[in-house]
Amino acid sequence: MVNVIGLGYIGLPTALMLAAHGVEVVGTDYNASLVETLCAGKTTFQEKGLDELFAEAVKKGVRFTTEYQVTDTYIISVPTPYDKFSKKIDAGFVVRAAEAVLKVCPDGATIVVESTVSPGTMDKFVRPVVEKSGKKLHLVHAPERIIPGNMVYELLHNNRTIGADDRATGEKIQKLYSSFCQGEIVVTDIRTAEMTKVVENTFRAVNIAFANELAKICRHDGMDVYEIIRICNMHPRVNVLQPGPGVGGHCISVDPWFLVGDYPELANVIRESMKTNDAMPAFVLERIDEIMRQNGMTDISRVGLYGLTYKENVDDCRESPTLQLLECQRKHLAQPLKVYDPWVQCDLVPNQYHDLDKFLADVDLVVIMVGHSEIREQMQKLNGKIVFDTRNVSDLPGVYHL
Ligand code: SAJ
Repeated sequence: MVNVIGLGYIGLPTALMLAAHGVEVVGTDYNASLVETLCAGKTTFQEKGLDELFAEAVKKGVRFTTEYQVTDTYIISVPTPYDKFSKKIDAGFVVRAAEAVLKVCPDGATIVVESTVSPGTMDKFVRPVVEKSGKKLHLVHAPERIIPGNMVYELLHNNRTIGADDRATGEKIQKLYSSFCQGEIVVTDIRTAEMTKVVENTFRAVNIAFANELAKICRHDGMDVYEIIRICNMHPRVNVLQPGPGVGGHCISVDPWFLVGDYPELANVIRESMKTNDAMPAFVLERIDEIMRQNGMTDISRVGLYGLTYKENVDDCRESPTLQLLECQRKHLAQPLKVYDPWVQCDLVPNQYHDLDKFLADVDLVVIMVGHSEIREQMQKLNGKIVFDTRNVSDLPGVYHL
């Protein structure tokens, strides 16, 4: 039996996928209300294909509890934030999950950590806890790689990395994941697995920062950044990503800081890239100001932000560019802008709307912060509005860009 610890964005789909493929699974989370929701047959976030996967896993007997199980295999999937000052990883959640497992697990069990960790974290924070317990256990790092918005497909098809101390343990866990994973599963050592995951997300962060910097350069001299990137990407060895209003989510906006925190003298390109991405919400605010002036607008209460989530067609708002922008406004004691997002049902910020038409009726300038399918499919509703499209999703004439 596999005990999956942490039933959030990664742990839940992983537990369900294993169970749907015939593995006996118990999911454990210390959040009792989350467990209650799952036990009542409901998923806890929206994700393409998740409800169907949930139904299949329940049929196969997956269980959810707040109790840690006595078994031979544990998968830990808990958050790894970074300390805002030192920029170093905060391994507290992983360590506490490991300590909880250690209280119940038998000798010889394997603890797999899926949470993204900076190179050396397993040795520095997790191994000492295991050694202190006196139990003989196997440690594995098997970083998740699935992208929110396409998690179920990617769980099935992505290649994976397993980092283990010895080949036999690596192959045992490789076999477990191959119960559902159709991609290649590479077995390597723990530190290599730790580093590859952080490098993958850092690569993306640096590439997005490059696109964001290009957007600013092009804005400065009236060039069309999207057309320039489109043409550049026709080169066989060039693949520039897209500029945007900032970088959010719990991965790309977090993980690269681990390298800056651990290697402050060496991680220069990475640090500057993160700063570039973090400066985008303020740049969007400057553009809003500029566009208002160009249109003779003076009333900030007639400006609305479309989108609160960190990217399109997900309900996750963690570190979202819109939240970053509102925070930036708050620091300047400005009146918070109106906001609407079809994916966010709860009231998260002031001046939040839950109805697109009501939102549009109350604003003259619409800033597209997220390119949800909803707005792509109803772009004509923005006819007659001043539109500032930070995601390049609108085909309306006269739209403003970054
Ligand atoms: N973004 C841009 N321009 C782009 C692409 C993305 O501005 O061209 C923005 C998005 O709008 C969003 C942020 O970047 O705010 C991050 O979104 P994302 O889609 O790039 O990535 P995540 O954070 O949803 O998922 C990433 C993925 N990593 C890589 O693609 C290397 C995923 O595979 C990882 O599993 C995930 O991080 C994770 O959990 O680490």
